[in-house]
Amino acid sequence: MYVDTVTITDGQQNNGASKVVNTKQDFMKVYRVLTDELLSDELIAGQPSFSAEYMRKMLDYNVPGGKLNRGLAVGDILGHLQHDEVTEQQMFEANVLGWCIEWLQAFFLVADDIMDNSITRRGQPCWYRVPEVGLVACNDYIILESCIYRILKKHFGQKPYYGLLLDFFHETTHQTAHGQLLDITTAPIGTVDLSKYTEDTYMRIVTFKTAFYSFYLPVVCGLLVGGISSDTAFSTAKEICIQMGQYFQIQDDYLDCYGNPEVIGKVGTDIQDNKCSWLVVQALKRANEAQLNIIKEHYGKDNEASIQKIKDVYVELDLERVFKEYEQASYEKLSAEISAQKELPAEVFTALLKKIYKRQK
Ligand code: GPP
Ligand code: MG
Ligand code: MG
Ligand code: MG
Repeated sequence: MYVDTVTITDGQQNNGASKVVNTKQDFMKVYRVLTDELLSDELIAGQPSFSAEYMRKMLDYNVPGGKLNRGLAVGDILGHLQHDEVTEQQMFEANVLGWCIEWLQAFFLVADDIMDNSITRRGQPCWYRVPEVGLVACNDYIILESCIYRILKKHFGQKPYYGLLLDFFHETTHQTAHGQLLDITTAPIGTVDLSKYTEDTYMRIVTFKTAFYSFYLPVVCGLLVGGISSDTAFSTAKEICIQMGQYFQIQDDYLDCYGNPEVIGKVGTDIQDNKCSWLVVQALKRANEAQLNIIKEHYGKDNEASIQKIKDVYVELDLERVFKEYEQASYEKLSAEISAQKELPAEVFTALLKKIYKRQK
């Protein structure tokens, strides 16, 4: 187990492992510690104060306002790995890594909302739509990404697994960006080429753009803080996390059309964005000729009438039922695979699965 002597920033120290309950409030305290550290960076502290003020506002707007599932997962996973016997220091480290994942997510979302021409995110206007921000958001997502590496260097620079951590964050960014590239190039605005929307391409998009950073990375971070770095633990985790991430993005695609914007905090744009969404892939597999023609004519068009025509085809094909059947089958398959593996405690995965099963947001 890697336990060493980095001082806990809020002054608490407990070298003996004990039952540590990790609450959202504790997690938020770590956010404040990290933002204060980032803003007291020599370079930033030397800038005129309006620049630091902008940065604090940008961070507060984009980093902490989500469900925090990915970030909180790291501490939870550590707890499950060690049967809740965790030192305060370990939990702090898990939470710092949790925040690095939330920073990574903030970076992706600010960029994704520009690319998807989205309107709202987490119940507020997308960052690039804030009038005084606009395309400055492009510099902001670069800053968001750079924060990750400053945090990692400060808190993990002396750890034996620092190199591994850096590599995982870089590799995950590479995978996510290529998932995003496939997502974007499958959906060129103004051209509808339905032959591109295959199950195989769909699965590649969701695996790379979502599953690695949303599920595999939090588990890897939990394993590393818990002192586990065996290839077998990583490969078991990858196998299950990738499937869970695919299921999660299929839910996201379903909610884009059927979710309540008040609850999910964002307005769906997949139909007018011409996206290779799970719904259109399923529709294409089931559509008759008339329905295919409607999809060809109206998919990817940014007007209410066309969007409604696509939604009508989805209703005719009863895609809500198709999704619910998929959701159940996927849950059962994942549960069986989680119980079958003996490499890691089942709770590492069941806790993640429980949080997303039948989610409405
Ligand atoms: C989710 O796609 C995927 C991402 C947010 C990753 C973006 C990756 C980049 C490298 C920028 P989505 O567009 O369906 O998400 P949402 O529905 O939340 O907009
Ligand atoms: Mg999007
Ligand atoms: Mg997108
Ligand atoms: Mg989406």
